[in-house]
Amino acid sequence: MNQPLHDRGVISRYKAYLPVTEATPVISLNEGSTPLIHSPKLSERTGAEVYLKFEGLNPTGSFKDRGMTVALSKAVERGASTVICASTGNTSAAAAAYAARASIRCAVILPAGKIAAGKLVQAFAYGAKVVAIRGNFDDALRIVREFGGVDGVAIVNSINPDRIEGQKTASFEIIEELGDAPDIHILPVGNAGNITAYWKGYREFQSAGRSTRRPRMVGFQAEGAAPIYLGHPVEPHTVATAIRIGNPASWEGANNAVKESGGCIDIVTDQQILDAQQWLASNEGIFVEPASAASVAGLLKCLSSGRCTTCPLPLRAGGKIVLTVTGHGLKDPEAPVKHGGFAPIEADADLTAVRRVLD
Ligand code: AN7
Repeated sequence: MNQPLHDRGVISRYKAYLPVTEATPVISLNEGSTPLIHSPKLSERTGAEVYLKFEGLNPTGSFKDRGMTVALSKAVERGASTVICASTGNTSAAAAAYAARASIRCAVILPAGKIAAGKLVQAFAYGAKVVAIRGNFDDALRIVREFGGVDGVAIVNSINPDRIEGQKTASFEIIEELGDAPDIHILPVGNAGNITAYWKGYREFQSAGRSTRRPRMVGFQAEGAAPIYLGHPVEPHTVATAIRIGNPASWEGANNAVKESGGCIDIVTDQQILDAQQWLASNEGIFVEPASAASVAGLLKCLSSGRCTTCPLPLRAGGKIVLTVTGHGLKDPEAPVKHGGFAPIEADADLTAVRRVLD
């Protein structure tokens, strides 16, 4: 690592692949460089080498920081005094943090009552102005798009191409760690910016001679919020509030990624999502938010009977699968507590009483 200590984020590490110049002020929180964690139990179940890219270990707890460092740096370079975004929670947390870092204002438009507690607290703590609309994410994004022409205001949703540019750096890191691209890349899909970004990253590193191949891109939507899978917009419902999106902005990007890579878009139920979340935490020690568990739920579904005819599983021995787990479990404690019925066993304050409940 030869970057100076005060700047080890994705812009300083990948500037040759990003739309930045010497004139771009770098707004960074040292995002990226997240661990690619081997999963012994998923590897055993698949017969392949399975790795989890744990994006919950970014500065604000999700993959959004990769895109936001580029979006905020470019917004400041262009003279913006305010950034605005619609969000299911993680984009707003990241936008608010990077805006604070850049000393500019941030406004976030959220679906009222549908934002996980940790994410909402983040937006306030980082100093954003928070507006909760009586509508869903798609309504919020429609309103934000209407801000497009306002002077000094930059939209930092993934309809802003700078976001996609930053997010593609996750593919670069995976190729660097594995020495090449994996066979299959699995990730959750909401607004579809991330699957679009990963695919762009994989293609660019291959063109640059940094990898010899590209993975099949496999995206999982929640059953109640599966517009791409169904082929039409929907009124979204899912416990995985991060991907509660009915009309994704990067729909075409997702379709291209899947078509060009020979992958697919599939669905998982809320029950499968919450089971996978708990399975991953209690079997591999990795606690992710419900939306993130959709990728694990998807892999487990593909391994079970009745998988689709295009499914590339099982892989040849030694094949590699990477799953992105997009956000930290601490963002949204409510869903797993409810699902797992988690409650401590109460006991009197003496050894006998405590031993009795432990036996
Ligand atoms: C944890 O924060 O859309 O398919 O407004 O927070 O690129 O949208 C969040 C999306 C997956 C889906 N996992 O990624 C928002 C927002 C987590 C997320 C997704 C999101 P995209």
